[in-house]
Amino acid sequence: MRIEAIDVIAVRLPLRSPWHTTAGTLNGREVLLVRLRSDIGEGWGECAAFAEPGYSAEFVASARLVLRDHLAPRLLTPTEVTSTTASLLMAPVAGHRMAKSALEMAMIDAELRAEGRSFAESLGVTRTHVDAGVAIGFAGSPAELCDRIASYVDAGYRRVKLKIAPGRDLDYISAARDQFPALALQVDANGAYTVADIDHLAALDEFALLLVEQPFGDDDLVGHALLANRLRTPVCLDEPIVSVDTTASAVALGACDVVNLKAGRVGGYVAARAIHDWCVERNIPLWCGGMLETGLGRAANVALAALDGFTLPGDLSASARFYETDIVTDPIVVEHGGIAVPSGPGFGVELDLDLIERFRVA
Ligand code: NPG
Repeated sequence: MRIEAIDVIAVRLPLRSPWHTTAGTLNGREVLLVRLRSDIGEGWGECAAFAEPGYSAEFVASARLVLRDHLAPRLLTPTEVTSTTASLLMAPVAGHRMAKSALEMAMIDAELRAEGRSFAESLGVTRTHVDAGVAIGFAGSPAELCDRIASYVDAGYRRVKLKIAPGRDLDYISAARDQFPALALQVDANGAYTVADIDHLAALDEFALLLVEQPFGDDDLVGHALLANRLRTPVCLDEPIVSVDTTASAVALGACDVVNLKAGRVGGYVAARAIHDWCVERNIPLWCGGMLETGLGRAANVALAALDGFTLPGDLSASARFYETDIVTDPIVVEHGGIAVPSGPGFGVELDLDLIERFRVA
C-alpha cells in the first residue's frame, strides 16, 4: 500500500466503575486510535498505552508524539509499505512498542479489508469462539469481591483474574476459592511483591490457581525463577515479555511457566504471532492479556486468542465489562461464556465516527 494520511485520535471513554490497580484508580480510559488512509483503503488501529505511564513507560502523549514525529514519517513514503515490512521501517526508533503496534494494526486492517479477508482467516484460526475471562480490580473486602465474582460467573465468564498486593491477597483469594471451589481462578500482582515475599507467596499453592502473574518487578527474572522453583502454582510473566528473545530468556531462566501475550506490549500482532509460534513449539501455555481495549482492540485480541497456542482463557471480556458506550457499532458481547471470533473483513468491527467525535479529546 501507499499510505496517504495517518490520523492519531485520542478519545476518553468513561468507565462504568472505577478501576483500582497498584498504579492507581481510573475513572475513564483515554485511548489513542490510529486512522490510516491509503491507496488500498482505510484501516484502524488502537494503542494500548494509558494516559499515565503507570503500567508501562509508554503513555498516550508519548505515543502521539512518537507516532507523529518518528513513526508515521517513516511509513509516509512514496514507495509501497506492508504490515510485514512496517516493523523493519520502524525498527530505527527504539522502544515505543505500543505506538508501533497501533500503526501496524491499522495497516493490517486496511490490507485485510482490501482483500475482503478477516484477521482470523489471515491467522488461519479454526475456532469460532474463545472463552471469556474477566479481570477484577481491588475490592474493598473479601465479601465485596465474592459478590463481584458471582455477578461475572452469572454472566457466564469462564475464568476470573484477581488483582493482589501485600495485605490484599490471601484472605481475598481464600474467600473466593471457598465460595467458588471449581472456578478457573488466577491472580495478578503487577509487580507488587519482592523476593522477600517468597515465603508468604508459597501459600498460593493452597488455592489451586491457574497461575500467579507478575508477582515481582519487570526486570527481576531471577526472583521469578526462585519463586517458580518454590511454587507448584505456575508463574506467568507480563511486562518482561516483549519479543521472542525476551520470552526465550525468561523461559531458559525458569522464570516463566506461562506467557501473558499482549500484542501492544510486544510491538504488534505480527510479533505476537511469532511469540505464539515460539511458545507452541515448546509447549509453553499462552493466554491473551487485556489493556481495557475498546471494541476494536478486543476484536483483534479475540481473533489472536483463537490461535491454537492460546490454551488458557484470556482477559477477553465484553465491551460492557468496562464501558457503557463502546466506539464500535457492534460492541463485543459474551454469550454462553464465550466471545465469537469476528468474521468480517479486517478486524471485523466498524468504528462509530460520531461516537469517536463525541469522546475525542485530541
Ligand atoms: O480485562 O482488559 C482487561 C484488563 C485486564 O487486568 C487487566 N490488565 O496488568 O494486565 C494487567 C492489567 C492492566 C490494568 C494493565 C491496567 C495496565 C493497566
